Amino acid sequence: MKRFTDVHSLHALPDALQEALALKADPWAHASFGARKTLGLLFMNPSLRTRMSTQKAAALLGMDVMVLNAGSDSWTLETRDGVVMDGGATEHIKEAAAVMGQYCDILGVRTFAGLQDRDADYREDVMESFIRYAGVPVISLESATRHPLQSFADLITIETTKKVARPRVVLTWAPHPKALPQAVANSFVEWMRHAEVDLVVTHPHGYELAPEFVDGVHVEYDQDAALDGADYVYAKNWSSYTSYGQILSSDRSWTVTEEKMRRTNNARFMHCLPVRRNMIVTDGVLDGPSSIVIEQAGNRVVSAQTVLLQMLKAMP
Ligand code: AN0
Ligand code: CP
Repeated sequence: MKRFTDVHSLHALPDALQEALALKADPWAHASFGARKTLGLLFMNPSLRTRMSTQKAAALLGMDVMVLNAGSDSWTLETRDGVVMDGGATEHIKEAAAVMGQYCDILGVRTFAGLQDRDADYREDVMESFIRYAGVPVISLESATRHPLQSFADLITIETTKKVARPRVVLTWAPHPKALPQAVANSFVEWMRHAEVDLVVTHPHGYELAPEFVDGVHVEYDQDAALDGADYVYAKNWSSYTSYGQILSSDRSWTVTEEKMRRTNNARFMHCLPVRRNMIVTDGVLDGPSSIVIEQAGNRVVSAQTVLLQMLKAMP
């Protein structure tokens, strides 16, 4: 595996899932597989889970890790091609990626959508440029349009907690005061389409996700109808794709409440975190027995560990 950027990066998802379950049962089983290999992580945006879980995953495989926060503990990076660099950015991502590739055997990079230029975001200009110049395998730590390590952890969470063979999984939009990327929602849909689940996506009008992600997916504009009989409720805010990057609704009636959860089939509540309490979901749901968000975040370790192990196995 030369890159891990989406669900298709894994050769066979069922095999990867089995490997993840085995690693979850015995995390130190390959404790020296990554010995003498170095993982470099570049964060162009903040992170708690991705940074700690990926470092922990590397430690479980015996790898060394180096972490850089672009702009604070390294130089500010220019990501656009062909510009005169007379502004704030000191170094181009082309050199930064290539130089990190000199020091590291595998690189991870986090680069959020700018939410200004939809075409540039959906072409994945920054991630693709990083991959082109890195010279070593690259793992997405969330890119403009996807968050595959999160989605893999979400899949592992559902597989290890489900009570029926084919659960009804509802992805619901919920309000948020800031414009957020569509990446987590896109990616969740992408991965759930490869899982043994019945997926329903619900959101207000104007929040339709990009056709390449949701064509053929069951979209239900009535949140209550979507939640009826749900086994999992996965809440997430995203900004509009059609009115790109805009906040079209702040309707708090979309917040996931205990009353809404009562419509479901005793559903588990999921969110990728960080979550805004009483905007996305009420305290009652998040602190109650249906919430599995902490276990879900815990599974970020085995998600990253499985991907790192597959990359290491593919190395000469
Ligand atoms: C980010 C997002 O929505 O993409 C990261 C989530 C893992 N969330 C925020 O910026 C709050
Ligand atoms: N869920 C997630 O990726 O969290 P961080 O942004 O804290 O890494």
